[in-house]
Amino acid sequence: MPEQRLSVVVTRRLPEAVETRMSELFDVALRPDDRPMERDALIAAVRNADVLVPTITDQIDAGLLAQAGERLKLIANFGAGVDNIDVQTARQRGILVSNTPGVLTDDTADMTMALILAVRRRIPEGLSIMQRGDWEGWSPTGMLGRRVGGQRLGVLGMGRIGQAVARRAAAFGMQVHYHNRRRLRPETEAELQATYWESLDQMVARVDILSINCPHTPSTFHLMNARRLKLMKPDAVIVNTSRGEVIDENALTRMLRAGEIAGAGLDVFEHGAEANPRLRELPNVVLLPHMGSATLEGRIEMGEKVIINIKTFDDGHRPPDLVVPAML
Ligand code: 8YV
Repeated sequence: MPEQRLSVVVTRRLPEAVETRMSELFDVALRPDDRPMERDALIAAVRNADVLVPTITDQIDAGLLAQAGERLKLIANFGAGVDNIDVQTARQRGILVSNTPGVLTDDTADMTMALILAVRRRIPEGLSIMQRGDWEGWSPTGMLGRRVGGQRLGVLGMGRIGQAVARRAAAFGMQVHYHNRRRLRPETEAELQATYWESLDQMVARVDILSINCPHTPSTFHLMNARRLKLMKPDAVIVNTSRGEVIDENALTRMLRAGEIAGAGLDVFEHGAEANPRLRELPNVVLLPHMGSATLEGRIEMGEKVIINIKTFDDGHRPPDLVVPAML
């Protein structure tokens, strides 16, 4: 008799290769279209499935988890950040949570550098002039940006992605500074040539570019609040490829409009897809639709991680990328 296969519900379309492999291994319910799952469908999924594969567009909160059936044993998040999941409540209900760390580090760090360059060198402004057909020819003082080499970069959150940003920034000749819950080991600090600031306030006041690379947790929510944003130098810029909730977006918008911060590169927003519309009006602000980790290679590797986590669990072992509340 064939063995009972795990029933797995995937909430969004995943790359074809990932969906094919999942279908070979599990009794998987794939999405016919790529719209975020409605709450009712999510409830049905947690009631009936053994494993749920959500993404950042699904809120797996205590209310939803309260509806989970006896069978639900694993939430294998397609994503590194798990702020869409109430990990604590899941744990209390005996449901494991896994994520996909590591495979989106380089892509996200690349996008951070792209945003730094885009803002400091005014790339979207130049593109817009060309697209409008408004270029009147070269001029010695035309489209002057700021040189990134020699600038002080402050990395807020020196985990995998923060460190990958630091390596890239050093190659561009930037001076790397960082703030993190824990100081790095001396050999890592030396390798990254990074200067540690125990006080975030002090670091923020001294850098030319601030890059947000920490996860969104209760203790990082609005870490860059109005008071801290005001500490930044008026000619400094901020880039965020992490989570919008780390910055008070309304305060940032006000300060950008008032010229109290020189620019911003934002890939993520406090209210998901609802970026403050005033940000769109500002020439010194580069907005992207959360595409920091959006490479085909990255998405396939994320899918492979999800599969490994489910398969390992199915084989009776601890999923390699288990998220435990103490990590958050
Ligand atoms: C992913 C991300 O695209 O993995 C993360 O934490 O922020 C993104 O880069 C998204 O979360 C996929 O669910």
